[in-house]
Amino acid sequence: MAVTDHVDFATFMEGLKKRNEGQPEFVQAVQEVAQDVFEFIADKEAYHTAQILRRIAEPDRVVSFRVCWEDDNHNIRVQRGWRVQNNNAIGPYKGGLRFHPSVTESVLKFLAFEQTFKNSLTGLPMGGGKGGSNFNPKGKSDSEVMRFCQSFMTELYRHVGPDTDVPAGDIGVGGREIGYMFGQYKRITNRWEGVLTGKGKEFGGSDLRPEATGYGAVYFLQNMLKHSGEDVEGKTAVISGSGNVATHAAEKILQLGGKVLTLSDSGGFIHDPDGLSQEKIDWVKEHKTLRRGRIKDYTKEFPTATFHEGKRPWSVAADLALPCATQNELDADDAKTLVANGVRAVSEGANMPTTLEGVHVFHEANLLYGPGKAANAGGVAVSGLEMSQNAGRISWDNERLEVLLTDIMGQIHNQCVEYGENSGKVVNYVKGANIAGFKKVADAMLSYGVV
Ligand code: NDP
Ligand code: 2IT
Repeated sequence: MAVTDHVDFATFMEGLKKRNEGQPEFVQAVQEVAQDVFEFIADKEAYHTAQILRRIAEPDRVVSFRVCWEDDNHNIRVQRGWRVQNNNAIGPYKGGLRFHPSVTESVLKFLAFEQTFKNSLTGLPMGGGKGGSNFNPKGKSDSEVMRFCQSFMTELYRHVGPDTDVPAGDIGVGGREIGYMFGQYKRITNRWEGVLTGKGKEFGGSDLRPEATGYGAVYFLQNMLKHSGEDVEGKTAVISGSGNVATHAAEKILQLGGKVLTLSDSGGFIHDPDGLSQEKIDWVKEHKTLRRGRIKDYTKEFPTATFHEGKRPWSVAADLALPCATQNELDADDAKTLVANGVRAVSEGANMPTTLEGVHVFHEANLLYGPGKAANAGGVAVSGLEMSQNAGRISWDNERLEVLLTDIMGQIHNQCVEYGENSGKVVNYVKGANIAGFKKVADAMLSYGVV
């Protein structure tokens, strides 16, 4: 019988780069996972023979389509839309939709790849997918956003469904956009079903879904700190972003007795040395979502704060750091600054916010570092619970969902500890998340044979 070749990590990455030229974000995300997975499978022949990692790193399919819409001045506008269905070994494809001018196929492929491992870690039956468009919602009227969302769903509806692929929100896609897209899906198919999560509470949305990602990232942080005999109480935190994830992370830090010093958007960051109160957080939520305003206006409302144009908040000294904006927003220099200022723990609300070099700095400094695929899984976990509620035609109360979310975040932490043990050093949460996330998907794929 022929012996299958064992491709090594370097050869694997060389091939991946060649096949995905011009897709740096995707290559980065795969590299981070592959280095740990190669170590794990070194003595596990079955995974090599079945080419499992090679298959997970090739999306099942990438659908790309044109989205035309008419703006308020009757100009016809043309955008690109995508849905990347990465892997459905353990459940229907599941993952958000992002509307932002920086969206490319590479960005969505990296997000769908990450989502596959993240969803596996939640313990719920969800595969990995992601989609979106280079549409820029900034400065658009409600009617323009509605027309865009309807046009986007007019193409997307044929690729999704409650047992096929269930999208949700991400950057630029919140309750308003989900409502417009759900309305259009229902109109086209004449079916009311759980095809999207993050819906309004009146039409099948789950309680706690809006809060779940930010709260979950803080629960993960709390688990890491507790495992090292510490707590959130009395600690200061720097947070980037001022959207859904950042504001809810800030709220939970505050509830647990911590002090949040910063928030940001693409224009810069605000530093409030007094810390953000619930009233201030509520103002930011309203300002960013209802008024679609800029974070710099915070200083007019709360004059003790300062605004730092074009800058990121990592230079502000704090015990905790939560990047909650976007990918690669924290590089090696930022990581060195945080370490020099004595940061104790980092929990990623955003997806892949730290560059590979930045991650290396955190690991060298032996601090608690929770990567996005583990730390921000609370959002998709409650999305999974929304799917269950929709399928059962029931709705659970907030109290029950809080118990489920805290339990899931605790389980994710336990899996990271199990697979990320790191002789004499703090747990390697990146390795733990990568291996635990990989194992379940890989074992399911082995059961299916070559499909
Ligand atoms: P929102 O659209 O609600 O907020 C995004 C925030 O990030 C805004 O403050 C935005 O600033 C800022 N931002 C976006 N792009 C950039 C950029 N290129 N440079 C600087 N700032 C930027 O999105 P979410 O809060 O939902 O998402 C934030 C992160 O969390 C993303 O990485 C997302 O993938 C991740 N995530 C989200 C989940 C969810 O449930 N929503 C679940 C898990 C992860 P501005 O207003 O100026 O654009
Ligand atoms: O990155 C993510 O996990 C999300 N944007 C949420 C996905 C979801 O399906 O709730």
